Parts: sequence; structure tokens; C-alpha cells
Amino acid sequence: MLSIDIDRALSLATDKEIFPVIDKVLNGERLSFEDGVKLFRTNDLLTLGTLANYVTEKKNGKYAYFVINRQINPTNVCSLDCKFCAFATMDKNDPKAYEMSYDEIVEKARYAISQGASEVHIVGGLHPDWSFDVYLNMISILRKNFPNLHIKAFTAVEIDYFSKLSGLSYEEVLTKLKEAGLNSLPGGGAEIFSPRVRRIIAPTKIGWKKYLEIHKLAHKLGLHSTTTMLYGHVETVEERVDHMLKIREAQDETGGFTCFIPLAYQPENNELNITDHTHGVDDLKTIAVSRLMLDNVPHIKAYWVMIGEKIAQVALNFGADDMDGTVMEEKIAHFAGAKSPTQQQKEKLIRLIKEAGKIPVERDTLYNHIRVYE
Ligand code: V47
Repeated sequence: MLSIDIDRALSLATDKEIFPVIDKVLNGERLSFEDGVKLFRTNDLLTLGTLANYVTEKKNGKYAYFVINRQINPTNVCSLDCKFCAFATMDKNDPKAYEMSYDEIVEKARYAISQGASEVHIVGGLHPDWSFDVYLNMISILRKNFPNLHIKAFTAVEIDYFSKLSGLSYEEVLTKLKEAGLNSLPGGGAEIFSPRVRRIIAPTKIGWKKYLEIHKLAHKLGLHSTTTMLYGHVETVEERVDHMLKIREAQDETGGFTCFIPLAYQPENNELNITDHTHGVDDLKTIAVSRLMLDNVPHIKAYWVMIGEKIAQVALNFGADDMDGTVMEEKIAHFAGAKSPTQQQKEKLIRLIKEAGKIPVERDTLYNHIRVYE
């Protein structure tokens, strides 16, 4: 049951430019590239939010999800040279370089499980001295120790690297990882698909075609994945909409993406000359437009780490229905100046969701309900 009287809510809309887009959404029609750009350009933020919230509630009712999870970043030594990244170093002798042992990784996972975690989310650098087997064994060892833990690990960028290291095809790499115990892929590495932007911010990273090829292949092998978009740097709104449409097209083919996560760019300690964080209006618009454009992606995540708890909470009425989770040890955004905490208590997530007027649901990685906090 929708809690919104949508006609009454939308009777207050002020921007004539988006009236036809509103009609399309209410009629369940798919939005075009031009519609997405208009939505980004509107100043009628409340109408945009109302419309996105309407779509969210049609898909997920009043549920808003969180997961008890832990991020583990096994190394920050990386052979890529992404200009926005403050986490990685190319030099393994850099004082900030680190490598975790298998024991350390297992202990981190063990602690997470003792705190109720159902998921570990593992991503890290493309270490020039590690073979594919080093990464593969990481998964086998975790699986041996924790038979029920959901292991969400390795972005498409890492999968491409493993393929280069091992001489195996993407399909063979994914199959080996799956056999070792991998359950799903995280969405990192997407950045912005536009080749123009990639040349500036991530010149040595794989392009969008390979990123989506790997995700689609993973889906065909029975692995689900999430997908992301890094915004708030040198991209245009047109490039954001184009990024969303490419994801929508891939999702039409496989249906394997569970969630879309807009990642707000954090500007510190990196080589891009941008000094400002994203602001609230842009964060909320990006969440709302994502919800409206990606009609075939079940969930939209307001990642509190990058947009802060306050905007993430408001985003739950602007199209988001997920806050990610407890995270326990966040490095990537915090090395780059994120102002949020590095971890979150479950109780706090429940409170943020309840205050937003939604029903908190502890989920597993695939959005099965673990506990509903009515
Ligand atoms: O791929 C790196 C981004 C990503 C910065 O799949 C930055 O559920 C902002 O993908 N400012 C890793 N972002 C994090 C990620 C993620 C996070 C939470 C959930 C999921 C999921 C995925 O972080 C990287 C890159 O796109 N990133 N540096 C920065 N300065």
C-alpha cells in the first residue's frame, strides 16, 4: 500500500519542464536520456524527491535496508594510477603502503561475525607482486573458516587484473573464484563510464565495456553484483545520465544487479585539483534521478560513508531504500577526506531509518530479510 497521495503531492510541482517526465513516471513509462537531464536540471527538488520516493515505495514499500558488514581492504599497493584515489600507493616502500596477511584477514572476518556480520566486502589494490593465487587463496581460506559468510569481493577492475596475471579468461577467473567460495561482486571501479572523464580521472583503468562485460558474465555464472557511479568531480550531468543508461541496458540483459550506489567524490589527498565536497542538493538529486532512470534495478543505496549520515537519512525520502551497513573499517573515502565516521552502530542505522519514517530491515547481501524492526 502506498502511503503517498501522489496526485495531491504532485499538484504542488512548479517546474513545467518536468511535467511530461512526471506523467511518464506515473504511467510507468521508461525515461529517456533527455528526461534524465531535465530531472538533474530542475530546481523543484521536492517534486523530484516525491516522484522518486513514489517509485521506491512501489518497489519496496516502506522498507529501508541495512546490512551488518565489514569492509576489508587487503592491500593499498596498486599498479593503477587513478587521480581521484587517496587510498592507494604505487610504491610498496611508501610509508603508508600496507599488505595484510591471511591471518589478519581471517581475524577481521571473525571479529565481524562476532558482531553479527553476514557479509564481508573485500576490495583492494592491484598489487604488482601478488599472483592470482594470492587472491584466490584469500577466498578459499575465508570460505574454509566461515562456511556461512557472504563473501562479496573484487571489483571488475580486479577481475580484469586477475585475468591478465593468470592468462585465464574472465569466465575462467570468475568460475575459479566462485568455486573457491566467492558469492558476489561489489560495484567499485565503474567511476563514470564516459571515456572523456576516464582519460582525466582514471587513465589506466579498464573502460566501461570491460566493466559491464565482467558484471554481465558474473550474472550469467549465477553471481549477483552491485554497481556504482562516482560523481561530483569533472563529469557533466549528461555523462551521469549516460552512465545510468548503460547500466540500465546491461540490467535488461541479465537482471543481476541488486543495487545502484552513487558514490560522492571525496576531494582530499589526491591528484585531482578539486577542493570541494559534493553538497546536499546534488547528492539528493543524484539519488532521485538514479531511482527514476534505473527502473529495472531493485535498490538504490544512500551510502552514508560518502554523503554523511544526515543526507543519507534524508535520501531515504528521495528514492533510496538502503543505507549499506555498519562497515566497521572504512579506508577509501576516509583517506580522501570523508567527514563521516569510519563505522556505524546497528542501533544508529535503525534510528536513522525510523526517523525518516521508514521501516528498518536488516538484510543479507541479496536483500533477504534477516530482521524487520516494525
Ligand atoms: O571504486 C575511490 C570510489 C570505490 C574515491 O558495491 C572514491 O555495495 C569518492 O565501490 N571519493 C570503492 N569515492 C567503494 C565502492 C563501494 C562502496 C560501498 C558499497 C559498495 C557496494 C561499493 O570508491 C572505488 C571508487 O569508485 N572512490 N576514491 C574518492 N576520493
